[in-house]
Amino acid sequence: MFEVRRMNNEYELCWLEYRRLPDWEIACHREWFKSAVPFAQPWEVETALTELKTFARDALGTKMLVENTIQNQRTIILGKIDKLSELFDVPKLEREGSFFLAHRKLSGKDTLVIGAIDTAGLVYGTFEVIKRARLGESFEKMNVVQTPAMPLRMINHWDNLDGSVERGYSGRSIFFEKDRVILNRRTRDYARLLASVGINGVVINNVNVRGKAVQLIDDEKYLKALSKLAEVFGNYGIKLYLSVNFASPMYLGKFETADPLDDRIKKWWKDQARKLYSFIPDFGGFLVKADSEFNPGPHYFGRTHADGANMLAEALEPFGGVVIWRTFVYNCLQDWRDYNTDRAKAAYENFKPLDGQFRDNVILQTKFGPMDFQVREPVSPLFGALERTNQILELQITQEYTGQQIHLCYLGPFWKEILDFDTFARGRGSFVKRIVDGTVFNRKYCGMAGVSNVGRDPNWTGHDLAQANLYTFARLAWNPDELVEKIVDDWITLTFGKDEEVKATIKHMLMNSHRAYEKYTTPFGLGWMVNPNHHYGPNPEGYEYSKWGTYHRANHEAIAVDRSSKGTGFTLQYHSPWREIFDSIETCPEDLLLFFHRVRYDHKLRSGKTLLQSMYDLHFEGVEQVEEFLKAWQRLEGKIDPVKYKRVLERLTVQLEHAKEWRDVVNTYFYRKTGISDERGRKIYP
Ligand code: GCV
Repeated sequence: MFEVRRMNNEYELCWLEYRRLPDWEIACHREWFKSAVPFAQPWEVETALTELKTFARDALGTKMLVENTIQNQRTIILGKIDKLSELFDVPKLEREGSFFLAHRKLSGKDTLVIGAIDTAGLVYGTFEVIKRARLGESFEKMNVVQTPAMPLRMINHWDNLDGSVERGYSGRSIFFEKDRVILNRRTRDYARLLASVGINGVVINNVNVRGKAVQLIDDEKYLKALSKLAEVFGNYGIKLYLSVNFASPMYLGKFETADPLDDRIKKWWKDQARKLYSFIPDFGGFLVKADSEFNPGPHYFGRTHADGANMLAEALEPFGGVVIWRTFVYNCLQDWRDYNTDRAKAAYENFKPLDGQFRDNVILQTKFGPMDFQVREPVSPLFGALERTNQILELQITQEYTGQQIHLCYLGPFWKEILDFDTFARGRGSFVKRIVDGTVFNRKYCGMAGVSNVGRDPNWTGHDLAQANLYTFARLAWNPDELVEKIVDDWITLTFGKDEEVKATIKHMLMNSHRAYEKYTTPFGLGWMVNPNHHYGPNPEGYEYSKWGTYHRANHEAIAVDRSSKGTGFTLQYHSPWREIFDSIETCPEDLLLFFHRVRYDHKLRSGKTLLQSMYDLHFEGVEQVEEFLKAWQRLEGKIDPVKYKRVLERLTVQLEHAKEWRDVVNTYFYRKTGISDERGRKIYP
């Protein structure tokens, strides 16, 4: 039976839960963790040493001593490379957070060296050592150099000050409750979790900045609390950022305008920035949702997004802060009878003309797809369109449209496809990952932002297996070239241990879950058949006659919007060859067919089946996969922590019920539109 040793009663520690290692592994590692010798100022190694000691205590049952000289036969050395270079050759490290791990013989003793240029690198290097020890790697031949691919590796929280979380499915906010900032042991553990996978920025409040949240940048009570929070995160190399309301000068400064070209408004933001930095010296900057879904922005004052972003950037620039400006801008008051406006085109239309007009410390943050985090969308054509602008890729870790952490939907493989998408902006090889790591257009600030799936639930993410999404997001931001399979292997071992059957089963479930979810919900890039507002569960016409611009316009013959050059012209926003590939119904990738084309139900797919029959088949297949996941999970009973086992079992059981609901509602919808039966005579409701 699986032995459970819980760290505390309140919450678990996801992939950082250090269970006691088996004896033979303890024998391999214990000697290493008996002593550490720092080659840096005490405050530079404090966090790293604390982490090493925690691991030594919890996993190896040993007390690690910090010493001035190397005495033991095996020792861990931590140091800044300038100091270490006095002892031996060190690799060249440049970017923030880089580190190396190396086995070196010093005065006849074995040492494992963790070297970095900054404190963050020492923390990352330390977590890497701990991870490798837990995965069973030997230190004898250790020779690792790691540099984060992306300078900004951010988590965005959509947490409100009252403690609720917009699109949160894991309990209440870990940062706020009743208009107060929370600072407790969990705050530090969250910083540890994020730092262990290389995250270096966290935006703690919702981009929809309403009510009391407007005061976060001004009220001293908040600023004091935030400065403490920033310190806790700062110890782990993570900067604090805040979402701000563009009309703050009107709310807080009592101005009648927030016009970014008005000198009084510029001065107000500059004063505000000075005040903020006096409390939080290493404050990261602002995240702004402007002119979007009823949030104020520069358009309201007859100015451009560049005017707005630049004004804020000028205020933050003297302190080294950045402005992250979202490109999620579209008309959310559309008329469903209007066939000319295409929401998919909006971000490009709004921001492409402004390319080159933003200050150096402005970064545009773009959702991966042109609509809104559907289970499948093409990559936004804005990637590859901004040659003279910093850009961040925004992904949604929280599962708003992908099953809300009730359904298992592991997003790693899909995110990898997005990162690997070749935009052809500068010819072949202009991958999204190379745009957001800054190499294609030689940009300084860029990276990835993930909308958090974390809340106050004991397991942080509601569904235990949804932790894998948080973990994977961060690992891909650190290294988008890493194989998802490897990331998954690591996560499973760190979270569930080394039993081969457990590992294989969970891996199979994770790796196939996004595709399964897609099959029983809205395949072919269709999207949006969800219940309005909360976005859970099927509703084929839920958004059909609404103002949100997300229509499929199904009739008895065909479904979906023609976004080709003969339709809305969305395909023209892509570089060749995608523009041509997406434009033709013959060459368009079939999993995106209904994103780009209006297609007849009797259209023959490459398989020879009609669109309609494929739609039926996929819905039945998706549910069968969930049935299989459930059975596979049940075989793990007794092999994993029973608490986790039961929690996941409950979610899978509900998922199966809801997957059937999706299947039956969507299949019935298509049957009723067409009057054409399933060729295989399976149950559809007439
Ligand atoms: C934070 C979608 C979500 C909103 C979210 C918005 C955004 O529309 O449904 O809850 O608001 O995206 O990304 O700003």
